[in-house]
Amino acid sequence: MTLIWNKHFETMPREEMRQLQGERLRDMVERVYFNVPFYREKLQKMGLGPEHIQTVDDLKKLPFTTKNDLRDNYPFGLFAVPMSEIVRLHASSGTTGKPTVVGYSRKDIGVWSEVMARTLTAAGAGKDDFVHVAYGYGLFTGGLGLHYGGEKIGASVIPVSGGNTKRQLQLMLDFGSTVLACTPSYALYLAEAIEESGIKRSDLKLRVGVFGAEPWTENMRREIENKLQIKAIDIFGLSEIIGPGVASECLQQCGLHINEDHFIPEIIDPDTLEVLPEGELGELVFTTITKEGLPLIRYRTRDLTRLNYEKCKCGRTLVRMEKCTGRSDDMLIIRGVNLFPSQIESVLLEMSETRPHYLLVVDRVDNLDTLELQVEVEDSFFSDKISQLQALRQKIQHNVESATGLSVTVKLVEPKTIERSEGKAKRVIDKRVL
Ligand code: DLL
Repeated sequence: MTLIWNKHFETMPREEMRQLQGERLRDMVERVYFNVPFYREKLQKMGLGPEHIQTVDDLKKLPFTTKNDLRDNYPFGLFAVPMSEIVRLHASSGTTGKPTVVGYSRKDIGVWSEVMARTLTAAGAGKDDFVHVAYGYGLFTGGLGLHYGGEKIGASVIPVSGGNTKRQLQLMLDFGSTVLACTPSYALYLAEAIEESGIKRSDLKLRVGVFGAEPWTENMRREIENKLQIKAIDIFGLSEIIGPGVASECLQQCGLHINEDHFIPEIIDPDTLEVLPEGELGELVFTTITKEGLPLIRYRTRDLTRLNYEKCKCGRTLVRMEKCTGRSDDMLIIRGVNLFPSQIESVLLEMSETRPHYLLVVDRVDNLDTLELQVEVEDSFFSDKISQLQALRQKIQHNVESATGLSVTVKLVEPKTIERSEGKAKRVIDKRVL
C-alpha cells in the first residue's frame, strides 16, 4: 500500500504546482517587502518591487539570503510578523559566536506539523505506530519537529530525546517502539548497544527509522538496515527553512521528495551563483512561500545535491533531491550538532593563554563522533607547571562546550607546532569513513 498524507499537494500535476508556487511566491514577496526592512532595502536597491514578481520564472531576479544575513540581523531582525504573533523560537549554530534564530507563527507550526506528517507517512508510519523520538529536544528542531508530526498522524509519540542509551533501550522494549527517529550515527550506536545488552531483536518491534540531521551514505544505510533489521529512511531539513520536514524519502528510497508547495528549491553554482539545469550537482537554495514568521528569499543552504523532476513510483509528483553528502562551506556535523571551525576560533581568540592556531581532528569511534582540539599555547604558558596546563585544558574544554554544546578533548601543543599554510589554513582533519 502506498501511503500519502496529502494526496492533493503531494501528487499535484507539475503545471498546477508551478501555478500554485507562483501565486504563493507573489504573496510572500509582497509580505516581506512591506514587513521586513532588510528585504525592502535590498529589493529597492535592485530596482525591484512586488509587481516584478509574477511567476516562478521571476525567482531568479531576486537576491540570495545567507546565514550571515541572519547573523547581521540577530536575533529577530528578519521576522516578518510582530513578536506577539511568534509562538516558538528555535536556533542553530551560527558561523561565530551568535546562533541563527528562527521564529514560528502559529500557522508556521501548523505547516511544520503538516510536512512532518507527510514525512512520517511516507516512511510508512501511521496511527498505530509508536514513534520513539531520540532526536534532541530544545533549541534544535529535531525533537519537536518529529514530535508534532507524530502527534498529527495520530501515532503514540515517545519523547525520549537524546542520550542515556540504556534507558532508550528499556523504553523501546517496554513500550514497543516501532518507528525510530534519531541521527543515523546514533542509530548505529543503538544497534551495537542492543547487541551488547543481550536484548533479542525479536523482542523489539522496530520496523522503520527516520534518520537525518547529518550526512550519511548508502553504505551506512545498508549497515543500519542489516543491524537493526529495519527500513532506514532519509529525512532532510534545516532550521532556517522550517527544521526537519523540508524533504524526505518514501519507501522507494530513491531521492527525497521536497515539500515544494511550501519551499521552492533551486540548484546554483556556488561560485558563479548561476542557476543550474535539472540534474546537475550544485548548491541547494530554498525560497519559503508560506512561512509567516521568518520567510526567506533564495536562502543558500550550502548543501550540495541535484534535483530530479520525474514522477516517483510511489505516485508523488514532488521534485526529488538526491541524498546530500557534501557542503560548499566548512560546516561540520558532529553527533548531529553543527559546528563551524570559526566558532572554535572565536573561543580561542577570547582567551589570553592560547593562540588562534588550532587543528580539529574528527573521528568516529564505535559509531560515535569524537572531536579533538589541538591548540597552541602562548610561549610563556608552556613552561608552566603541569597542574596549570591541566587547568588550562579544562578551561578550553569548558569554553568550547558552552559556546558550541559539544564536548571536546583538548590537546595542548607547543607554539609553532601546528603546520602553517600559505593559502587557506587547514583547520580540520576529518577521519570519519561514513
Ligand atoms: O538538522 C534539521 C533536521 C532534524 C533534519 C532532524 C533532519 C532530522 P539544522 O541543525 O539547522 O537542522 O542543520 C541543517 O544539517 O543544512 C544539512 O547540512 C544537514 N542535514 C540535515 N539533514 C540531513 C540529511 C536539522 N538527511 C543541516 N542528510 C543541513 C545530510 C543533512 N545532511
